Amino acid sequence: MTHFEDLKRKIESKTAHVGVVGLGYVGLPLVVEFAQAGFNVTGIDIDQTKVDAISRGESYIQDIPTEVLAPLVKSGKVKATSDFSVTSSLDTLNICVPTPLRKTKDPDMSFIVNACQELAKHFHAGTLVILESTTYPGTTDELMLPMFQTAELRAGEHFFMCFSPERVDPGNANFQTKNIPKVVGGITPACTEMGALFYSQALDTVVPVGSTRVAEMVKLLENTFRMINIGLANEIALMCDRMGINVWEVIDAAATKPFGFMPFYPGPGLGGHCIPIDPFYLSWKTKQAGIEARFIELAGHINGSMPHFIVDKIQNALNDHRKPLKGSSVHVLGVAYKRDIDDVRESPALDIIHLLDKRGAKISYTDPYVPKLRADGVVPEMCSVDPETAAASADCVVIVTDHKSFDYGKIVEKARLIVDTRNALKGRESTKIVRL
Ligand code: SAJ
Repeated sequence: MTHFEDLKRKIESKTAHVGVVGLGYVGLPLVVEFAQAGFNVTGIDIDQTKVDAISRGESYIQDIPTEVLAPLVKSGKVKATSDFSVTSSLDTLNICVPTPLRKTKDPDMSFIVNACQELAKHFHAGTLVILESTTYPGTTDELMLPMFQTAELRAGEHFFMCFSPERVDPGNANFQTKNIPKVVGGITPACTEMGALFYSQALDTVVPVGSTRVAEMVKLLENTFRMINIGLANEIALMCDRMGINVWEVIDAAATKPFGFMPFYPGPGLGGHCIPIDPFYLSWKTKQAGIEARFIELAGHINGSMPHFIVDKIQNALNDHRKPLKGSSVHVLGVAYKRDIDDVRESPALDIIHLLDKRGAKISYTDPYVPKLRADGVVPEMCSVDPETAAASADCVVIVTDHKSFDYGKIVEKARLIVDTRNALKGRESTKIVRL
């Protein structure tokens, strides 16, 4: 029996022992899906607190309730460890580790390299290894393959290697790991076939593509598309601001077009760990290939300029009330990078607070999802305060993140002046409201 036939049999009979490296918002849901499909799954992470929590049956990921995870751990279907040597007895390995940017906007591949170095120590024939971390086209075949392939261990014959972009959208109630179509591309056709077979055991829809590079590029197109269109929405907002046009009304009316248009909205800037990051993995790689990613650079510039534009808007609004920004109290509503979540990574609110601080404003904030902001060289240490009390005493309130839980009616009533960067006050008319 060939390695291909042997692994295929194990996967089809669900006796393959599944391994997932990196137990974050991508890895842990994947562990649960394959365990619920009937596989024995071992999660591996370098963070012992994550490993211990899972071993206790406790989930730390908002989309995976503890009551779902606990029975799987109790039944032995799910195990967790920080010891990579267990991979010598695993048949499949999904790598779901972070791919951030360095300060220089270059890709930080250290998490992938470190994980692969550990896995390579215990790697054996008959294994399916799949990279899921968002990365530049060429990572799997140029960087990862040479770490596993030898004269005796060849991809497509002795083991199988694929790339499959993660598409997890934390907090999205309609689309979770199981029902999000899964793109997968292999180093060889046999690799693609094995990867597609694997995912089809636990996920609703699998989309095989011709290579790992196609699969890597799919994800970058998806998120670059989003980043550039947000950049366009922001540039349209700058135009409308200059021409005295309500950009929100323009977008809402354009969105009535039943085809050929997709609404994106302006805002205070671009936050999160995907959209501001992923496109720069692509532009970094294309630069090496001798082609400029001009749309990405331009959109990055426009999105990056929005915090400055918002702080100028605050300064001008105070000026119209005969108040200098310096010494005025400005209250920031919402610091997470988007509504109804607690993640502040790359949040434009941090840039806005930094710029207000530099211009001498007295700053406070409210975010029910972010009780405390740690001093990080960009923002001072701050704690979230009561929104209505703060709104009543501040010279200006600025809505940066439009959490649904805010009582906007009360805030409009109490505030002297409000700058709304998210159209959270749509339909409310007052001379104290200044809109993006
Ligand atoms: N933003 C705007 N205007 C918009 C949309 C977003 O300014 O019209 C801002 C948000 O406020 C935020 C940033 O862009 O600061 C990113 O927002 P996002 O809605 O793209 O949310 P993310 O970063 O959580 O993106 C994820 C991505 N999912 C994956 O990569 C698997 C993205 O592909 C999804 O499209 C997105 O979620 C989603 O639709 O929720």
